[in-house]
Amino acid sequence: MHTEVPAASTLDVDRSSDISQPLEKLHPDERLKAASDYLRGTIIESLVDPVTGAVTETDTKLMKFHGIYQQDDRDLRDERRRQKLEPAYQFMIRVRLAGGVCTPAQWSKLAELANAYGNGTLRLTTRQTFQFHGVLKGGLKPTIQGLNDVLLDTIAACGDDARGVMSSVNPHLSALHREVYELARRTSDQVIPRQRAYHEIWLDGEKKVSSEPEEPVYGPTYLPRKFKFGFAIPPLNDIDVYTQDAGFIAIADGEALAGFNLTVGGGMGRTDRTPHTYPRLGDVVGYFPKERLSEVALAIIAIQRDYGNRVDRSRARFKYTIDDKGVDWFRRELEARLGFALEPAREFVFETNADDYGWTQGSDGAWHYTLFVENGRIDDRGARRLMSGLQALAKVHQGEFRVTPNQNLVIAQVPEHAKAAIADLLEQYGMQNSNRASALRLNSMACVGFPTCGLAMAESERYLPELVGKIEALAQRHGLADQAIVTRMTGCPNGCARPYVAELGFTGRAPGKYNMYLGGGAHGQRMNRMFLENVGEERILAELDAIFTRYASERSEDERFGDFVIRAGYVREVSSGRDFNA
Ligand code: SRM
Ligand code: SF4
Repeated sequence: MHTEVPAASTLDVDRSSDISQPLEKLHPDERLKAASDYLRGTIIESLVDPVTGAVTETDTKLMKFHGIYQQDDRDLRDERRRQKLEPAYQFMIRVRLAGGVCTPAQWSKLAELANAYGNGTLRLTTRQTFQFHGVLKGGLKPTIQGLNDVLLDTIAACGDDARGVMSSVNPHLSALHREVYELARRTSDQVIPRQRAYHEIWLDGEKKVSSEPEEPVYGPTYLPRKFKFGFAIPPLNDIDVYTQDAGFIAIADGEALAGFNLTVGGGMGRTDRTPHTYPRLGDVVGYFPKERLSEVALAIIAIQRDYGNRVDRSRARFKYTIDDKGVDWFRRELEARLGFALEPAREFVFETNADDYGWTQGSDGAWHYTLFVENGRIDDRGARRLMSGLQALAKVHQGEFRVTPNQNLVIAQVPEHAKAAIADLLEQYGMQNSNRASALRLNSMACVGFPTCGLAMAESERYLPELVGKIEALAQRHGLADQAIVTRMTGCPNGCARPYVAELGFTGRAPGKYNMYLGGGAHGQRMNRMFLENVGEERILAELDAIFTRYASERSEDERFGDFVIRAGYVREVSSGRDFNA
């Protein structure tokens, strides 16, 4: 079945690869990691320093590997500067939650911790997990200890390592979903750093002396940059598999899993006016049976560890390793390390990357309710009391919660007899998906942006709902109200809401100013291209008005907006990452 090729152990790292170079020649972050004593740094000392609400610059970087980002409230920045106070330091904590699944008991604890130590909200992310915002330095340890009480952690939720593993939320295919999700969870456990610092620092663990290497896979300098794995279950591409550094597309045999097609080299991040940075869609490189999954995942990590760019962090993502060395080189390297060859990729079809809202029934008979959570923010806002309502729901729900890659929430595994009680709670707290939410809104997604994200250049989460309202009015006028146009906004070009595969994308340039992109594929299969640079709301709406006029009268039956804008000549189709900026 497999063609044998030379064994992995015989393959030395190429002498010219960055990891073999002296540290002095590499990016300063490589020295920082090497000198950190496997991510310990001086975090323990920083946490108890009473003089400041911050931690040292080095510890800020190391704490990312523990799932924690130092931030400050940007709404207060100017005022505090005027008052000669240090910024209002606070921290974001990201939970590791492979495939986005948690139990009601875990939900209750997450809500309790957000109320006790965070800003009283939970944020569902585009990679299917939870973030706490607004945690003060003194709240970090109790939060992580509270998570530990319900068997959750934040290891490698950020940092130069393999983080948040995604998995399609496909309630219809119950057995397949369960199997793929279990593999995603196992992969996450396998690819996270083995370091013991997390337990020592956050859980007051003893420092153990051991002759075993602390990081058998990563070594002391971890990866050159973050790395993302994701599992897709066709026909749903909710995880946007082509945007993952490495993606696994489930190939089923009936409802049982046979294996995976492998994609490599996806990623969204870029910097404006820096042509050597670009988003890129992953290439499908072949198929392997499911039994080989863990070997494949670890070999991919090892390849990026050995060949990723450790000199220039702006070129350190795996997508650039793939572009610089070529997909054929990668396949040969992978097969040599694995000791077997990939088979030709198998047939699969994606139909959408959107969520299916409301009640659906799985093949095992259980019910699932997909709840629209606008831009992932769980809070109490007016009559829609998601924070209180979901806490009440967690007390009676016997199934599980699944965070979707579109920042929504599935109340999953509801037996027939419990459906009415769940529906009552949804109504009681004003949570149910209302008819007010148009197809456009249900398919919109924004990153966090202001006031917590230190990299935001324009509003996103706080502004997209308003902009969508205005675009909805336009769509209505043109008879397009039922068009589910995938619309995504980010506060900067980093692309945290995967805006470069949206049919209509916006990335922040400056307060009130955005780049506008058109032409992404409706199931994540095609990138969009910049249509307007650095424009404000008035111009955006005027241009959309004109485009909608033509879309309404010239579109062919079932023609998606993203396809139409290319056919109508508004933008040229993007053929590759390098072509994105052309
Ligand atoms: Fe992201 C950095 C939020 C998904 C690409 N991202 C950040 C930081 C941590 C800002 C920072 O470094 O100081 C943001 C924290 C904001 C805050 O206040 O919470 C942040 N990213 C997010 C989240 C919460 C957005 C959301 O609204 O859900 C997502 C958390 C995912 C998770 O659970 O792990 C999030 N980020 C993504 C994605 C989407 C994805 O992975 O599917 C991307 C694009 C895919 C990719 O990686 O290429 C993404 N984030 C980035 C980048 C650009 C990386 C690059 O290659 O250039 C940065 C900046 C960086 O790493 O230097 C970044
Ligand atoms: Fe922050 Fe930019 Fe990511 Fe938005 S896209 S969360 S502004 S880093």
